[in-house]
Amino acid sequence: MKTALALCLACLALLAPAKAAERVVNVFNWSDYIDPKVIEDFTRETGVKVVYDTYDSNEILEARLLAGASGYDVVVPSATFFAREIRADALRPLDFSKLPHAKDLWPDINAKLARYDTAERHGVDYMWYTTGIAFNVAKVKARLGGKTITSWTDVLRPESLKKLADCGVYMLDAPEDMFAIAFKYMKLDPNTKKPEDFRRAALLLSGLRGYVKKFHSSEYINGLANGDICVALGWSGDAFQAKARAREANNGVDIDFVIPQEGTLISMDVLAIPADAPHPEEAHLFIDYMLRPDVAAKNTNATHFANGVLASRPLVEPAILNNPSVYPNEATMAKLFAVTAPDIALQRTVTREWTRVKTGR
Ligand code: N2P
Repeated sequence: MKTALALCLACLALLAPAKAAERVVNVFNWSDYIDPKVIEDFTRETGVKVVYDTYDSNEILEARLLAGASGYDVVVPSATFFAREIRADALRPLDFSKLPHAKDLWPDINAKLARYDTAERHGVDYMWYTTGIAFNVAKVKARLGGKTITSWTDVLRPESLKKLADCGVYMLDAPEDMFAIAFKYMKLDPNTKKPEDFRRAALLLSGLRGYVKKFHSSEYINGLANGDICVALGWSGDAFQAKARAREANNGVDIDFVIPQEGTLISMDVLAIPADAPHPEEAHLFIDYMLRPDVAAKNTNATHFANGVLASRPLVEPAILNNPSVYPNEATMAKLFAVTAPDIALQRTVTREWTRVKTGR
């Protein structure tokens, strides 16, 4: 009898329908660039598990994409790198029939992104932002005779930066941003593709190295928030995350962010799918979810970065929506410039010159 029952249970197990394989999407995104609740909500609503990994440099992402078989389904390159990655066949064209929420994208931002894409579109804007100067208001005022930072001169002229060095200065480990800013300060074309311009800018930036605590593209958020550093050349949303973290900690630290009067770089980060993504179906599902206006607004409210979904604006916190450093008004917009991607040959010069800036060799 016992044996018969055991046998019977075994038969039942065999007869039961095979459990559907778990659906997964592997996402590789910038650090501090999503509301963590959005990831949970996506899984709850779709049943698709998210394996989420982060980076803080386009170069890291690009190296993995170009090596092939990265295993990622969704990646978020900046527009310039995106353009080069399309040319290298590292990204797959999107299937817009699977992206119904693409209708809510911002036409102006779409048009800006189109310059980096082909007719067969490979990406949609996730966030867009500027590179500027985040700083600790009290510490900077104490060192600049009651003034704050307003110009690139305050951080790119050695005698000026020297005054701020003792309270901790960070600069992005992002050659694209740092060279574009140096070109602007040097009154060169910020989009120059001349190798000699990169060498000149590298000389300028190398001359500042002694006053820079670290070249790093994510540590500055907490560094500013807890008062360990006082200045960071960084990205708009990250600066306001630092401000919000300090406020939450109620530690007396006040952070501000300025788009210097000379103007600065505007950039976009793009949701895209690697050519060899193992789960393209789930990747489309995830991208479409990120384009849902309420989800895009949640991500903006958590990260302080402006998103690419026009229909999300009514759901964005007014303090963020009305902050011209996050959603620039027309006057600020007029001072912003974008750059295009260097070709492979120039990229080698950029990488070499940037290593020289950081290490002196
Ligand atoms: C997120 C930084 C995203 C802007 N911390 C740079 N791509």
